[in-house]
Amino acid sequence: MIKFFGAPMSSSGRTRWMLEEVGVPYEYTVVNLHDEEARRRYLEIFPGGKVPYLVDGDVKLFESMAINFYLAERYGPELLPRDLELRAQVYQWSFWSITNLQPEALKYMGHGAFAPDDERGVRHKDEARASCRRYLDQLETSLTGRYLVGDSFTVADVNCGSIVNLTQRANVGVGPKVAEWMDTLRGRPAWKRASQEVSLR
Ligand SMILES: N[C@@H](CCC(=O)N[C@@H](CS)C(=O)NCC(=O)O)C(=O)O
Repeated sequence: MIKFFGAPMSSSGRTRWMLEEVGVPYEYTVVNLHDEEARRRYLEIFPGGKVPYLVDGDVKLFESMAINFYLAERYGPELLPRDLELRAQVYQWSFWSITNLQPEALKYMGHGAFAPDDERGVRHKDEARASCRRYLDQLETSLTGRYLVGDSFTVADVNCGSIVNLTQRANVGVGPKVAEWMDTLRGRPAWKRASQEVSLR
């Protein structure tokens, strides 16, 4: 059975969602990233020390989006279009979201929640919010249908949607098409199953 290592409120959320989408059985080990002893034990399993990490027989993978592409390819090929152009768009939106939107969303959340409310903190926060808005505006104008790429749900919806979800949690504010798209994603049974709380071990 697939072994999946993750933690609540982390990048592993998108992998858990993907595992639920493809419907393959998996054993979920929740890593307590706040506990030194748990982290030390985890380093013996995965020297990179980050979540998510996935072991599927001889296949051992880190990086949430790489794992999601693997899961789609192997267990949910309908989530990765055969058509070259559509497939390229799946990669495009996935990389776009993890290299553009996610760093700004994390910066915004970090400065909002943890930084002292001095001038520098406020400036960083405002800049990060403006960057998020710029990317979310681009997404708003690009969304033409129910899903991000083509006519059906793909791994791009998982990869990009999981990051847009971050910006919504941070109250960045999204346009109506993005909001509707996110509602569609949140309505998926796999999203709901993946959002269930798990206790730390
Ligand atoms: N780009 C990686 C990010 C992985 C990552 O940074 N995970 C964080 C949690 S969101 C982590 O495990 N942090 C623990 C650490 O840095 O030791 C991915 O998408 O999988």
